Amino acid sequence: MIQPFLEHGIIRQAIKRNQISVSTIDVRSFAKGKQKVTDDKPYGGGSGMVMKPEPLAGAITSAKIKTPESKTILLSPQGKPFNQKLARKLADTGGLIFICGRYEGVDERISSSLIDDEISIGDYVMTGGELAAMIIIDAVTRFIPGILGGENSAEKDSFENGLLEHAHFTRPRVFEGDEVPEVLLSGNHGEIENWRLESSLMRTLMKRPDLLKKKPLNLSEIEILKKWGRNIEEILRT
Ligand code: 4GX
Repeated sequence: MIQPFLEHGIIRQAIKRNQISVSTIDVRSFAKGKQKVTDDKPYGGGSGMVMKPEPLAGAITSAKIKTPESKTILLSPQGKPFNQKLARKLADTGGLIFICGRYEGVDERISSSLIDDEISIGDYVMTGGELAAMIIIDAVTRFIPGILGGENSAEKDSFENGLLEHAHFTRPRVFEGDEVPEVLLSGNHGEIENWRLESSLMRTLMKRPDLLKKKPLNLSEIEILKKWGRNIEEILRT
């Protein structure tokens, strides 16, 4: 599952330039016996299987020996919610070891002894932790210095200022009768910045009002919102 993810786009480039490195460990190679069994029935009964502790402990210990500075993260729906802030924090560690469980989960004694942190990418249940690990690798890589160009830096993204990104346009100037906003062609950088802030605020208000409620607003943001308020009142009066 992981290999194809490493062969495209910015992740591939980052690996080629030795800015990140990713390797995988097959837990089955740490399982004993001819069958290489990694799961077993849950104590106490019930449906589903649990990942046995010994092969996982072997795999995690071997990963920790290879990258002693790493933090070990268990992917699970019970983990702390992953977001942009956590991505930035994880980019500033000495490496990450992701435990990708299958079945109903891993033996509790693994979580309590060998795991530094438990992370969830969202409130839904997947068939394994691999996709979650890839999502985290992807978002964290964008914060590694030198990965994104200065203009495109992760600091300029959505969420960095608590707002969604402004609308974007490229050529042609007219597409199916729909024109690019005049101000973006004006070359007036002050006005373009104002328009972008207004676009960001509008999109956040319409699509993610929860973000706007959390955000401390500065003076120009408050001015824009007041202007909309006045416009709406005028429309309602007339
Ligand atoms: N965000 N899954 C893990 C097995 C499991 C269950 C409990 C440890 C404890 C998920 C998520 C996720 C499915 C990965 C269950 N392992 N991972 N797996 N949501 O749904 O990260």
